[in-house]
Amino acid sequence: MAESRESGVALPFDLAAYLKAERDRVEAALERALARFLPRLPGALQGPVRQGVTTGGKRLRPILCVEAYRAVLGVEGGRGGAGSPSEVPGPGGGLPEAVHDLAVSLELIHAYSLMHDDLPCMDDAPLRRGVPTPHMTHGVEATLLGGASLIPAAGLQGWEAAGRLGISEPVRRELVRTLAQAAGAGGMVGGQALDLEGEGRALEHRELDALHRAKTGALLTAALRMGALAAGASPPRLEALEGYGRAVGLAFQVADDILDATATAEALGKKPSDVALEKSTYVRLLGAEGARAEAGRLVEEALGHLSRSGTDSPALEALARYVVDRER
Ligand code: GRG
Repeated sequence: MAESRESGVALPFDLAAYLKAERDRVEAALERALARFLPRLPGALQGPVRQGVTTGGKRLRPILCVEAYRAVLGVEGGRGGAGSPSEVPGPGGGLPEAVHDLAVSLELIHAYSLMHDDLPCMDDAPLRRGVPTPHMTHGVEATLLGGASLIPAAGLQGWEAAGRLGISEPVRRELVRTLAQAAGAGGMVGGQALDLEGEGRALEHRELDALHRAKTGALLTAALRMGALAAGASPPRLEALEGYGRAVGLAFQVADDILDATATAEALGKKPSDVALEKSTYVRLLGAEGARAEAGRLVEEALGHLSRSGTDSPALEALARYVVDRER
């Protein structure tokens, strides 16, 4: 079990309290981002963007980014404030607020991807997170354009937040490059294209892994890389934390397939869709038990990378387990 340390004493890590505190910080950072960004948008696009960005969600990508930052700061010192445990109260949890501002650049990309993914021309989903999707409330055109406006907004958000953290120009560029690469053809969008291509066809394990490493895994891995880069991680530590991100990213998708096959629409906050869309899934490929075993194997792989990173992060340890134990 993950433990946190205080005065040399090991205490059990309270994941629920941690997630609540970090989600509140992420949501405050999203509000700061919207306060800067929304006034520049035409009025008709403001509604779908606000809805897409603020309507719930686990906030996993920014939380992983912040935690990678904390983990690296804890062992390497470095820029942006003293390393401190995630339990520290206050707006940044012991970190400058700009760390969360940087991290929410990932959530802006994630929000746009869900807005577009739910459109009638894609998954045609009327519900997500238990509420109507932005196009149901604000229409398809405003949601399409509002979602597209979040892509450049995310790049600017990351660039400006990294500037406020005093990060050097080469590292700032690398942060934005990491985000753009994960969101683009070699990452999320490319993975989505593979997903569409694969509908109605039984993909092999290797093809399914490649699809999800791109579609879901790339942005989750970028979260780890961005947090670690911003805190000044050494190359081996950066590489190990990215390895953690890759394993957690795939574990996340295996768990997603298990939830789609086994959870109720009420618990999921949306209609399960894999069977209707004839999607290849880990459950179809390995069976529910086989998929659970695969998720467990990937969590162990992630924990191996974490230990190799030389950081002492009860939160990253607990998050790896949470990714497969979650109920939505
Ligand atoms: C341009 C029309 C058009 C479409 C592009 C980019 C794109 C559509 C889709 C990206 C694919 C995608 C939606 C990937 C994410 C898949 C996924 C696992 C989403 C759920 O993530 P969670 O569980 O969501 O983290 P919450 O609700 O917690 O934020």
